[in-house]
Amino acid sequence: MGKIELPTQLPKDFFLGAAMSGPQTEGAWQATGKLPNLWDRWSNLNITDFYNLVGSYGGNDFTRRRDEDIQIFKDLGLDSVRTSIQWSRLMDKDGKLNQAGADYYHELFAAFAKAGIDVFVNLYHFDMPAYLYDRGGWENREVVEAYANYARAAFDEFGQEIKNWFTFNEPIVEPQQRFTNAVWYPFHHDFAEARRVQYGISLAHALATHEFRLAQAAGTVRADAKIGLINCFTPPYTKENPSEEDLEAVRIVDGVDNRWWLDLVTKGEFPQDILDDLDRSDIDLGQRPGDEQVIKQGPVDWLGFNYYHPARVQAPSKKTDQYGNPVFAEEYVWPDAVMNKSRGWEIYPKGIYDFAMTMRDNYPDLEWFVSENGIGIQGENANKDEKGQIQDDYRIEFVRDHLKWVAKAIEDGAKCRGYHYWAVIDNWSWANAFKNRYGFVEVDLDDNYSRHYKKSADWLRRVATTHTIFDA
Ligand code: BGP
Repeated sequence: MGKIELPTQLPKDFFLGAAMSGPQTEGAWQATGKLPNLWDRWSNLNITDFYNLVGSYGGNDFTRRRDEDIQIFKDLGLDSVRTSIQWSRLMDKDGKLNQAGADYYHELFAAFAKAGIDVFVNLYHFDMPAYLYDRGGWENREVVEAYANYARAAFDEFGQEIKNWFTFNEPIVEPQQRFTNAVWYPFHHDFAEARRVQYGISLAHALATHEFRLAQAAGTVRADAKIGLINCFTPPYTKENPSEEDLEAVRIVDGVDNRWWLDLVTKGEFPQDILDDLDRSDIDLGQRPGDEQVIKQGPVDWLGFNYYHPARVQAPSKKTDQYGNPVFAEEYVWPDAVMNKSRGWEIYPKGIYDFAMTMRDNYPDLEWFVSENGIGIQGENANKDEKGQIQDDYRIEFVRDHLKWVAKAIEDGAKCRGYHYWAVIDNWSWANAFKNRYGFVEVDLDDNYSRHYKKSADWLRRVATTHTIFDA
């Protein structure tokens, strides 16, 4: 393919900001009455599972450095930041508001507001409170109800402060990481359980969206507020000359990972072909009479799209795995793939455009934004110059190329309204802890989490303040 000339200008009203999450930044894991979530539990159970033995406890020290970090966002010209409320901080075990937790977030939102930065609030970022997992987690309707109750409490408490709300970040990831691939606590290899969790999360999303609508009608939530869902809508690709079976693998992966959520948030239903596939594989989602009415409450006002890498799949070589789970697809290793070796993820900027075109063609009314995109690199200290500044030209290149495809998508009619980079300041990456660094701003763990601009920070400031995508 010849090289396409991509645009270098983003619209004036396009927003540019940062994405982060409560569990990866806040730390203060026992302050303000916060209860343990599954990350705290896993850290307590087996700290050796975490890179360099760094568990969930400290985040990236954001709680202590809140004002300094907000100044950094401001200095870099960012207009908005998405973070999450931790369920385990806002609510107590009986489902009542924890006032000290509520005050924590009131102060946080006020500090952002004072700096003129719009805060987007997500309600769940893989951080199930441990006591609720013990009650059955997402497979238990009581926990689904508890989430709706938590969402209502958040809308009541912060409804006048926050304009942009999201029910979940990447709801497909817990089913995958915790219950299929067994890489996160509680390490299950159970495809059917993963689908029940997916179903439970979907119900929780729909109930919370309903609560939002009620709160807005009652005036508790601002009239100009919006509710959305954020997912990593990984566009699936296959071989150049695919067989029918390869295309079938694409259909199913796309169906479970992407269309499931897209249909939920646009039509209030699930893709029938996937429900049929699951039925044929004897997977019981635990559906109950009346659920359809709940799911109908799923449609949102807009969507967040997290994009790191594409999915490449092909027909599976076997029908079941060693645990007896059905296998619908296998990974396809594209020989031309450019890899981020630190993370093992393919770098494919055009994927952002392809997703944008799918949205334009199949869900033309829905507005969306790039809610996460970024590159995590191991061993960045090796790239320090004589003054000690990390020279991360690869980060500039990565973001530049993705932004240009975003600009092209907008030119071609995509309703993409903004871009949030993950993570402007290095933060804690789950079991990888601080192994791969995403930031434009370094967090120095050997110097009490102090913050230092990397080379790319200056580039980001120029882009954020001019909306021009500079080459370097
Ligand atoms: C997304 C998550 C983030 C973040 C990011 C980078 O899936 O929403 O929480 O962590 O991926 O991935 P990782 O931290 O695993 O390198």
